[in-house]
Amino acid sequence: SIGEPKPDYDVLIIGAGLSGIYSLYRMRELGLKARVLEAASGEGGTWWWNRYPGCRFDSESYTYHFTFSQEVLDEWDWSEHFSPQSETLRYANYITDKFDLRKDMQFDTKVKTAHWQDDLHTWLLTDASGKSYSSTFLITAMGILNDPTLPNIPGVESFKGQAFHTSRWPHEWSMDGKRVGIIGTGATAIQIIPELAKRPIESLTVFQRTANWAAPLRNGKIDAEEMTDLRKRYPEIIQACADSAGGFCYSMDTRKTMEVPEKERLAFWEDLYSQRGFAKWMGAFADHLTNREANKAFSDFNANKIRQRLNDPAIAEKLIPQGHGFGTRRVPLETNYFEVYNRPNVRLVDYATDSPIERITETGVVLASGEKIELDCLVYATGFDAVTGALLRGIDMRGIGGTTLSEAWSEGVKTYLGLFVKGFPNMTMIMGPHQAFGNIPRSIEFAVDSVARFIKFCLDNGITYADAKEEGVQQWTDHVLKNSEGQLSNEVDSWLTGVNKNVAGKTVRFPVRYTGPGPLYRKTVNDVGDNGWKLLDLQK
Ligand code: NA7
Repeated sequence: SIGEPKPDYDVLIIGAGLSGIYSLYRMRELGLKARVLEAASGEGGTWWWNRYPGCRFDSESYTYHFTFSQEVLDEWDWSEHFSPQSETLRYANYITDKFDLRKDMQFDTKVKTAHWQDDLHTWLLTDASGKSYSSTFLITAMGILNDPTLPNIPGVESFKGQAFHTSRWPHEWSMDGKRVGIIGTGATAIQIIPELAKRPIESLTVFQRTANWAAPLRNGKIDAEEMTDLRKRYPEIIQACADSAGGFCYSMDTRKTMEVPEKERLAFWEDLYSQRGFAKWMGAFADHLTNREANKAFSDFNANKIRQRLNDPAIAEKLIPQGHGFGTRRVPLETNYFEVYNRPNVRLVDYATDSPIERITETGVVLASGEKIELDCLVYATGFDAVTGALLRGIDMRGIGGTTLSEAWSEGVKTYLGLFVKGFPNMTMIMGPHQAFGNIPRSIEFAVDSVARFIKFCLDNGITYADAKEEGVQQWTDHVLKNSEGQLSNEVDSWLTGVNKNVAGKTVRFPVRYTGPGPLYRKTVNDVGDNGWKLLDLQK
């Protein structure tokens, strides 16, 4: 009968990144028997996998953290304004150790299937070795950028030199004296390229299909005195993040771009350009993401900044995006990125103005122009099957009646609050599609707190089955679509609009996340919780 035999766990959590770590903490706090299943050999998620040179977050360190524990806020010191991967991984290790979470984490465990058991009202998971695990609740915490995609260029498997995707960078490596090629110029490549160029490599060839609007990160060390000051300001910083649309420590300027006199406007942009982090994206005039004229003016300003940094005007023009305006894709932040192209041993091969790659061979690449470029190392900075990849491709997920998630979403992604999928009872998603995400730990903390609240509600009320109702799904999907109306980013291919041309079927744009303001998202979810999760079908 339902609930018999008892499942192995109350909750299974897939993934030991920041989402999984905090989910486990909250589930333990509820007194539940929980287990984290993780494919990697340690916790940290993104920060475990991505070890490429230059890897770091673009959110200020003192906003890219957990706030649930005052002790953690008091104890942990950040060493840089934008700390490198090694430090963030140490932070994940520290949280895990501090709360003794590792004993309920199981590594080197790649979940292959997750099937809802109609007769038992439980989830049944199997891993790559065939071992199975059952639970009442399931939390997917696989992250939004964890499923690497190689370029769909003919011959990609044939290269005989050193080749890897950026998220699979080897722990031990050297490219000294080598001819290195890198495909892709997204946020990842823009971090790696200046680091590689610094090393004694023979040459670096960058293959650019689409130029991106990158802007200065302006990192810096944090000394003890500054850390003390930041810590004093934590309440105010945390509040600023909570008030902002995307969870960062600055908010958009509400003035309309073209209504601000030109001199004042330029001075404002100059000031933004000199600031750290995403200020120049999320602290700019708000209409730059919705108004074409405003966006064009701000893009022109940024284009001139790029021109000023290049010795060769022709190369500058290739690096200035033509097909999309500033901020309509995720803005990569950089440290000396553009200056790299002033070096004699660095070459930019731009698809539009030079030539695309036609194929990859054993020894390098052949361009459509016929030119052969010989390489010793080839780096694929070609991104991820973002957000939905881990759910749709990574795991065979089946809900009621054996329906696959791909079937459930055959007409497009539909969720309730970005947390629930109809037909997949007792399953919640952390950083699932149509959830609000910006500054990731800020977003994770709220999502996990909401899931914990929901599970506590089920426990308190003897509910063993909870599935999203059609009405809730329709309401939320409409709300997500309505909120994204008018955004210029909707007109641009990127992982944030669900497009990855290396993945079959990922060609139709849709808002992957909830793009309304974070405070509204939190209010909506909190109201639903206050009202007893009414748009879920709840059964005892
Ligand atoms: P992104 O931002 O998805 O960038 C991937 C890059 O790879 C981008 O420049 C792509 O060009 C390029 N790409 C992908 N496939 C190909 C093929 N087949 N041929 C040529 N070039 C290709 O991934 P990142 O890893 O840089 O960043 C992901 C996120 O991680 C980032 O936004 C941060 O939030 C952290 P395209 O633009 O598609 O023409």
